[in-house]
Amino acid sequence: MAMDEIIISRAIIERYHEKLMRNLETDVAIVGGGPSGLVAGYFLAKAGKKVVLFERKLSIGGGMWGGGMLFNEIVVQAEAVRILETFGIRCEKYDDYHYTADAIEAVTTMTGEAIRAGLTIFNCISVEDVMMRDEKVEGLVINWSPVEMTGLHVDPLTVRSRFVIDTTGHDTEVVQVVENKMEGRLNTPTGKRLGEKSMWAEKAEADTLSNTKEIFPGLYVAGMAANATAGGPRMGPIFGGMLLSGEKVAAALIDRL
Ligand code: 48H
Repeated sequence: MAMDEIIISRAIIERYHEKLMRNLETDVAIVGGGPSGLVAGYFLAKAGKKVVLFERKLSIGGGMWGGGMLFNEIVVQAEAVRILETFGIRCEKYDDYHYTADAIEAVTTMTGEAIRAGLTIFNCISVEDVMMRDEKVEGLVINWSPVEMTGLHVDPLTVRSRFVIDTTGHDTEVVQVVENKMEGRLNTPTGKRLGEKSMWAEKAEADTLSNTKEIFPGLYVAGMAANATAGGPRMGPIFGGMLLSGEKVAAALIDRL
């Protein structure tokens, strides 16, 4: 059989169309493909849940590619090493508490293992709003990132999910949308986003875990977004908190689904 450009086009269009149709209704929709989103997606998929992840950029991995200041090594504390091991990511002991891993191996392995576990990832799609029913988040409003970037006036599409996880990092984009539209109703002491505080790695890593929770009915927050919502500090290029937070949010949702 001869190679045919039209068959190549048809194959791509059909397969993508099937994939999108399969994911119009899911158990969990994750926004943001950084380390916390990937870990959450991996554990949810492993537990047999139907889970989809939307990432604005062409590449998955968020802030993990660049390690610290583009030195592409990450540091992970002892208690989170087991998560690297779960994925088969190699790490090296630096001292009794700090371990290092190659940032590129971490991103690529995590992404590959999450997809093989059953997570579906759509890249180049931005989440611009949520779907709300009776004051509960029940889905996402999505559009092509290039549409967002060029500012074209193009209406979005909507996907339904029983739960949404905001793993958009420092910007807490989904939480911001809900805060703007449901004023004063977030699950924080003031009902509003408290913002991220300055560097304090040890406190930040602990806070990341305690701040990983349901922040509005149907909406969970994990990773850096958890601290940026709840007023926790930043932690710099130590990634154990992100991994543990992804695991925690997945466990909470597995319990509820
Ligand atoms: C689709 C979106 C949208 C949107 C954003 O920043 P991330 O890597 O997030 P985490 O929380 O998993 O990891 C944080 C870590 O990388 C980090 O920044 C640390 C540890 N910083 C410490 C410090 O002190 O600075 O990934 C978030 C992802 C990115 O890929 C975005 O492109 C994506 O979310 N994203 N995707 N729709 N509206 N907003």
